[in-house]
Amino acid sequence: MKLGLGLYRHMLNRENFQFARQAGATHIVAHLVDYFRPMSSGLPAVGLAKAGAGHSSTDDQPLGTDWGWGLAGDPDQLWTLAELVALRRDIEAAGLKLEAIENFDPAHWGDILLDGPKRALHLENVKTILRRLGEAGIPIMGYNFSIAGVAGRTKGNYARGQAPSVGMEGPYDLPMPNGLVWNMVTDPTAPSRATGTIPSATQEQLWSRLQRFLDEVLPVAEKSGVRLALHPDDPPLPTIRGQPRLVYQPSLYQKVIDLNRSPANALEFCVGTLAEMTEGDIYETVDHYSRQQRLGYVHLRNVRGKVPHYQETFIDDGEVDVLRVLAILHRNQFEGVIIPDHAPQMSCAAPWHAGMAYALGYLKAGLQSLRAP
Ligand SMILES: [Mn+2]
Repeated sequence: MKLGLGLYRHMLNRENFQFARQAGATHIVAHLVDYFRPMSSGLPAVGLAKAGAGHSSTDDQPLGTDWGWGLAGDPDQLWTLAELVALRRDIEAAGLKLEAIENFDPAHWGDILLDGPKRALHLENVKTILRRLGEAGIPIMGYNFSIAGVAGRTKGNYARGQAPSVGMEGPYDLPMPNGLVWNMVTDPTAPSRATGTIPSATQEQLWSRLQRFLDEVLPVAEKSGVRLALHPDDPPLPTIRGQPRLVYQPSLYQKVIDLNRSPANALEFCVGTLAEMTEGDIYETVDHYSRQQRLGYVHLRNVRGKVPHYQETFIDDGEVDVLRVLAILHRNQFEGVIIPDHAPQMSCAAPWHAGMAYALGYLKAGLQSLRAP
């Protein structure tokens, strides 16, 4: 098992690579989608997604408003091979390896999720991205097959010592406006118009969209030497914004694996999200999926409560015994990368970095104790 750190797009620089190395990480998971891109002016007034403050730090995980996190990327500009190779080289120059890219840009693949008019084009986009990852020597593409995306979470002083962290204070089923996909705005003119809302899909439609997607892209992934790794739905409720969710109970991950038995069909295994689910035992879940050798990489964070009322905690402080999770992964010979996922912000000049350094140190000690005689 190897220790990694996830970095948002604006944090992909030498200083943060060195920070990761200093904190004991050997691998990086990179986000290329910019979740923090502001929308242009002329927006209607919107409320925050739920009660709570906005970003206390520009490095913190995004929360957004009813109009999502912000503006999606350029639909006509896919990540180039040159930029993927440059990123891998920059990371390697700092003594680290680039293990995965996390998340497609909704501007590039949103109509696969919506089954919209540009679906065929968006399918070609995904295939192109997978081929480029393979050429650039990046082994995993993490993704989240979700119409509404990561939405409806709140921020509060939920963690130990009143540290700011993320949670949920009830369901969030406000309908999605047209122009919003995966909690980002793909049509920048939509917010200034009265646009109407996106009709709810059914669970069956959503699973059928995933089936078609996997059947069409997994052969390309396999040929490119890239594994696609699916994150469960965060937060894991049966619906968010009136749209169905795919993996909102632990057993639904098995359905994803059974849809297509390609070795490139893998999981971005988020222990925190799995622990927020109302069914299942987290240790049995970790054992069940790691035993099948289906984990691409692992998100490790801790949590208190279950949807729709839960709070993210420090890694040693929630309801999950993270050291026990590590022991199960080790016993099942998981050789991939674990990253801290989110961490509460700590009171100091560098709230995000301190929170991550704390989580990395805890995980590093956990890994070392597994190797002790
Ligand atoms: Mn996660």
